Amino acid sequence: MPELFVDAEPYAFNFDPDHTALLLIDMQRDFVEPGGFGETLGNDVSLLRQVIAPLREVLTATRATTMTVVHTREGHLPDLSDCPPAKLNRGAPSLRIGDPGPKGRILIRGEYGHDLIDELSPIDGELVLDKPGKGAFYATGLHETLQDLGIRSLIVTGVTTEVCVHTTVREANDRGYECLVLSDCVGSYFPEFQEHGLAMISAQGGIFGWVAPSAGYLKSLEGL
Ligand code: TIU
Repeated sequence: MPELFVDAEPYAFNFDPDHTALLLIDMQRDFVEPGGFGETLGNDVSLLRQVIAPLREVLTATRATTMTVVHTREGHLPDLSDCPPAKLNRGAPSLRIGDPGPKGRILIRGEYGHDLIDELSPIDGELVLDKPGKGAFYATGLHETLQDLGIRSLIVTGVTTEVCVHTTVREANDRGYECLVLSDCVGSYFPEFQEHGLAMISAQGGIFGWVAPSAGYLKSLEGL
């Protein structure tokens, strides 16, 4: 497989598609639709919806390659046994994790609101990992799965930029993965966090990884 290059910050990102996974983090109704976890925390979910169209293009183009695709979902068991009280009791949300909401119990596995949005539904052969924390590597077996598949690089997308995306990129970086974050395919409820969250990844010579718009990634796939 040829080595592909993406024009990125702080310098070109190169990857071998056979050793790269596309990661879609928490593109769940609970974060991007009204009546879910994100809204109960006081957020305007409409900002996150800007991610859906470019991410659909990225997903479609990636499905035409041999690359691995991994979707994650943040959420908890119905009995909340995997939800630490520190997470359950944090802040003053309008509804807490596990409370009944308009799309089912908030952030609970198996509920409609917890599931991935229709626009980005997984297809056969794609991995769907449930995660109880913000990072995709915590208590999911993701590292072992990626190692088994020979994955060395991650194309990172999803929500939210400064929370689950950042936590995951930091976890991945410490485990030896090269991460390219697609700037228009990650979203935040806070425009300033989006801007600074992305800058923090590529600063200092790429302290956590690389950042590029999806157009650069899509162009690189034309080399296949
Ligand atoms: N609240 C917020 O910005 N994010 C989360 O709680 N989880 C994820 O980022 N997925």
